[in-house]
Amino acid sequence: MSQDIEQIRQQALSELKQAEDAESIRDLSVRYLGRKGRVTRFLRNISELPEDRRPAAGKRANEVKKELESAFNDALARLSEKQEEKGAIDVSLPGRPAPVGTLHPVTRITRMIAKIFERMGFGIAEGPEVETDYYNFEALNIPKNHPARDMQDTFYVSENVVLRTHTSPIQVRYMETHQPPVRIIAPGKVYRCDSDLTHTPMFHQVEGLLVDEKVSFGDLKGTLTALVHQIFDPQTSLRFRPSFFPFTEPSAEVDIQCVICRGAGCKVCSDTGWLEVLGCGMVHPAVFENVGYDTDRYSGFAFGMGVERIAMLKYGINDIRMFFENDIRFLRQF
Ligand code: 2NL
Repeated sequence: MSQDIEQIRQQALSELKQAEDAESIRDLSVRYLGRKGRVTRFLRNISELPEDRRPAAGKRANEVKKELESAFNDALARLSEKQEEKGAIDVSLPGRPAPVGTLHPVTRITRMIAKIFERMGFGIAEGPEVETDYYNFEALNIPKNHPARDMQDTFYVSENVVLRTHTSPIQVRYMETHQPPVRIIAPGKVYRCDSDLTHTPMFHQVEGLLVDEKVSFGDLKGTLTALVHQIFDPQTSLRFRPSFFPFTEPSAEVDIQCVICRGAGCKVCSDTGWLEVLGCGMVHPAVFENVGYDTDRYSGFAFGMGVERIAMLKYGINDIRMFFENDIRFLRQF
């Protein structure tokens, strides 16, 4: 029987020489090394040999098994190398799965906000990221000496050209070309000279604008309450706190009940129980005059929010820089 293992080996090796493709090599491997293969069966039947021949036969059969394993593997590797050289593809191999991507959290929140406003009848407007001083500041009633216009706060391309610091210029351009009623949101990238734990030089904003006859601050409150209740929890309390923007009068900042501690006070809300999420107000008449709207007939509200900030609160992220590191382990979680 130990004669047999040498015969099996010889046969396997000579059959391997004849094998011309991957399939016949794999077939050989099954016939010799598979569960019912000849080498496997030989090993299994060693107990039937006379006792004194068992150790040597077992040792030899295991050697042959290893030798054939590497012979088959080498032959397969050589074959695929040869095929690759020829540019051939082994269609019997399983395909390499392509890594599947996910939407960036900033994209997800932007789309979520857009959907909520779409259902309330708002359209989406877009515009250039490189803007003139006129559209970014002047038309919005931001005076020449305002700190936002400082080189320290704004990226200047030239004396009269800037990277937009908010998406408001989109709305100014829209009003120039459309008569009321206006109902739009303006999502997009904005740029400010600022960089720390909560600020990046580029971030995303969604602003909104509604202009019609008899638009009131009550309409603004109702609209933003609907927004917050759909993004967060429908039970969330809102607080409109008086504030100032050159382009709205009156102006307000919107706080929501802390989404982490529900108002009890924690690190995220600095023990106040409230989180600032939005700025808003009634459009300043000077802005309407700049676009040629009749201020006796029309009134409107506007608001603006930072998308990263909303995403951080919604997903519990504490460092804004995570959004821009492109770490796949972070991005896969959304
Ligand atoms: C904030 C504040 C705000 C606006 C943006 C606006 C646009 C036009 C006219 C009047 Cl065309 N106002 N936008 C109004 C109030 C606040 O954003 O904190 N943003 C992150």
